[in-house]
Amino acid sequence: MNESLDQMTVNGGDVPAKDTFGVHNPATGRVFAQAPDCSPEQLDEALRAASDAFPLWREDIGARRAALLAAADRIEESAGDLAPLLTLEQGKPLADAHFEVMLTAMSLRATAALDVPREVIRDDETELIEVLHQPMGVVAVITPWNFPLTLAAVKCGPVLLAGNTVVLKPSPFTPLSTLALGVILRDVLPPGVLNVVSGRDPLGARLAEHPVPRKISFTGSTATGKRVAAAAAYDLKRLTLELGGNDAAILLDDVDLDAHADSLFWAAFVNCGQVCAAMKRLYVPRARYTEVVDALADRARSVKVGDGMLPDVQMGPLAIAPQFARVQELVSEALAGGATAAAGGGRLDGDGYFFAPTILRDIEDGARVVDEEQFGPVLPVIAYDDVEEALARANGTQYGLDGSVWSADADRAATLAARLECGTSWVNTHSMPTQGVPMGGHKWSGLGVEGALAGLLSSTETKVLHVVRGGNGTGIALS
Ligand code: TXE
Repeated sequence: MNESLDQMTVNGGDVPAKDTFGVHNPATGRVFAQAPDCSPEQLDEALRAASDAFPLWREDIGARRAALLAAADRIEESAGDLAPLLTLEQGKPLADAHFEVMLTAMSLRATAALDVPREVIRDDETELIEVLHQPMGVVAVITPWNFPLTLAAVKCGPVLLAGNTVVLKPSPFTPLSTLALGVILRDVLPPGVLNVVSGRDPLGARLAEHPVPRKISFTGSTATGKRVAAAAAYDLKRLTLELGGNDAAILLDDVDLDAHADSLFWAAFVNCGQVCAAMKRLYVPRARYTEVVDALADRARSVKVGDGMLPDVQMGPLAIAPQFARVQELVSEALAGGATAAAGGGRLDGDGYFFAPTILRDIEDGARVVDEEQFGPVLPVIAYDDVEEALARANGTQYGLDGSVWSADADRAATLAARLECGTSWVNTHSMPTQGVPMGGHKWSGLGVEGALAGLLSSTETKVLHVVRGGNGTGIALS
């Protein structure tokens, strides 16, 4: 690879940065690289390139599918460049960064296996009525800092397969791996099809408000998602919003803890808890409370936390300073309010954003660390007496991303899981990445779905082609 990986990609090439901004390594808290700060004119240029590339790109789904498969191969081949960049800017252990690169390629391959369906409602001697799913044009894709590469693929893959072109903007906290993605895909995607720009906010707002994109595909906080929706309302841009969550898990009284304790723990702590679909509250029958807390606390204490570039590290730092501050605040407030840290409870020594994996006990709904999305290595464990009461508490939130129920009797658990008010309900697992399945949030956790056919169709406009054969149409319009 001769090209520099830290450049913006517009129309298949570099656009020289007029200004740059610092990118922090969360393991040290210090700036380790500079990223280009996209100017308003450069954003216009990127959107123009995407518009210009659209007419040809929309023509041939076979070529698009082949390009996505080639992109998946290229990403895998570039894992040695992408994974360390991801660890340096995001903090996750290098092995997890490699896994994210592989998931990124897998996501593109799963998308490439989809097809835009041809739906014929009537085809006889009098009429042809066909439902077409046509691309929209330029789509703005805005991603957060927890899974910069995988989310870029999850969002851009279906948008591109459907025949749209993209301007992709990563979080200003983690721009480098996404910039690198744009560079390595330059020779497998035609110029202008995937443009990548980086910059400090208000670049995100500028992109969301720009008149060119016909759709915004956004993953991030609920608060920012609402701002994006307001920006989209002005010219009725289409929207897919994948927002925050406060996933509840309910253990039933017969749960096999030996079988599930590791899965329960990592469902909350994977990626240092910075997963929209992580388990964020755990409801446990009072009779099993101490046993469950002890099992989780044992695991929390044994996790090796450190700089993700070092071997054997299982959990890195939090990815960004504001999130580190927020987690400290939520945990301190809970401890001051009477909760107990069965493990962890505070920051770890050093300059980086390291926080000890924390299990909180003697805590109830009403504490902010239970009611709000903590998005960090913290799990509040809440005792319940009656399973209907646990279900009501799990559902008593504006969030509705995912939830889970755990039991030795999977059918019993499934009956309860179906009553969780959320986009995905799991039984005996949580936050399991699965290709080819639609994913979306209820309530304030999102709008629309990503993945599978439903996700692909959300990047299209539905259109009816109605042909009257033989000249006997009535010509009466109904609206
Ligand atoms: O997200 P933001 P932040 C949650 C998590 C976290 C909180 C804040 O709880 O504590 O969000 O994280 C761009 N118009 N999640 O502040 O602000 C911004 O540049 C358009 C859940 O990083 O939502 C970035 O690219 N775009 C989540 C992206 O939005 C705007 C993952 C996300 O930033 C914009 C991450 C605007 N007005 C955090 N303002 C999940 N669902 O997985 C900012 N952006």
